Amino acid sequence: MADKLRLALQKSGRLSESSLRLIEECGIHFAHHDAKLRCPAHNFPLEILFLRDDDIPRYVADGVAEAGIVGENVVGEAEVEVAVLERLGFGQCRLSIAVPRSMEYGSLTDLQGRDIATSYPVLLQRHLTANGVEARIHEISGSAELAPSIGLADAVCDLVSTGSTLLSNGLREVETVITSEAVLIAGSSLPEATQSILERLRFRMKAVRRARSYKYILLNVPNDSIETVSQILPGMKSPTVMPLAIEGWSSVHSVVHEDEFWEVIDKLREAGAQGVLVSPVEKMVL
Ligand code: PRT
Ligand code: ZN
Repeated sequence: MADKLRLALQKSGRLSESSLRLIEECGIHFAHHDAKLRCPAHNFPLEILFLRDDDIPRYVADGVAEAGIVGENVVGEAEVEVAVLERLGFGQCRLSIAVPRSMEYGSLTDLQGRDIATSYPVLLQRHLTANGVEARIHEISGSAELAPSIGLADAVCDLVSTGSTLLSNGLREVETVITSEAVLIAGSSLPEATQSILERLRFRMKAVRRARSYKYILLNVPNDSIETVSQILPGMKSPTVMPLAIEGWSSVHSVVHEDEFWEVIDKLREAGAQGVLVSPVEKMVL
């Protein structure tokens, strides 16, 4: 299929809403009905397939869809040939090993010969092997956190985000196997026309992601501070400077990364900036 890109998203679950929001923010619109399995976009050559997250890597590898959005944990566990193209900045979690709080734990070797319950046998086995530890892995389909209390296992290996599930089940997180977030994946050898649609989609996703981490900033500065302020606020090339109606003052516009935002604001105030206005950036196209 060359005239459309089929993109697999999680039908209903933790990644669904953020995945759909990302597509919408890329300016791609579609009529979304909960009951539907596939849904064409109105204004971009894209068709969305709604699937269970565990099926997405396999469907992308088999060419049922050309691309997909899924957690890195699911990609790693699936052991199929797909390329990870973009990290998408949502669905963050980690796959961790946890043990009962009463158990003494110094290092992974304490799990030698023990029983571990998990829904991620591939990733867990790889981690144990890499550390020279042999343990019995019990594959279960969910609720791994219950396994120690019902006597099924000595430890668990499960996804953690806040840690409250482990805590309320008397477990202690002792080891991170992988960290994970939602990623854009694609099949390895796509036809040229499909590849070019995928590149257009990636370009938009990058612009949306970049915009999310920047703020647009406007401020007034006395003219003799413009140089200092320009050094604090490099912007994309250099800040825009425009004269104010009041003699001796200018308005400076630029963008600031959220990681350094407050630090930059403090420096700007020290440099004499006034009337600082900050607003979100909708798209940032380079
Ligand atoms: O029906 P389908 O198969 O599509 O969905 P699913 O039930 O298999 O997956 P879903 O919707 O629960 O998760 C989808 C993806 O979200 C996962 O593959 C991860 O990439 C990501 N993700 C992020 C998480 C979590 N955070 C998370 N906390 N997936 C699951 N959890 C669970 C975890 O398994 C544990 O039960 O939440 C609990 C722990 O949460 P805390 O906050 O108490 O630590
Ligand atoms: Zn699943």
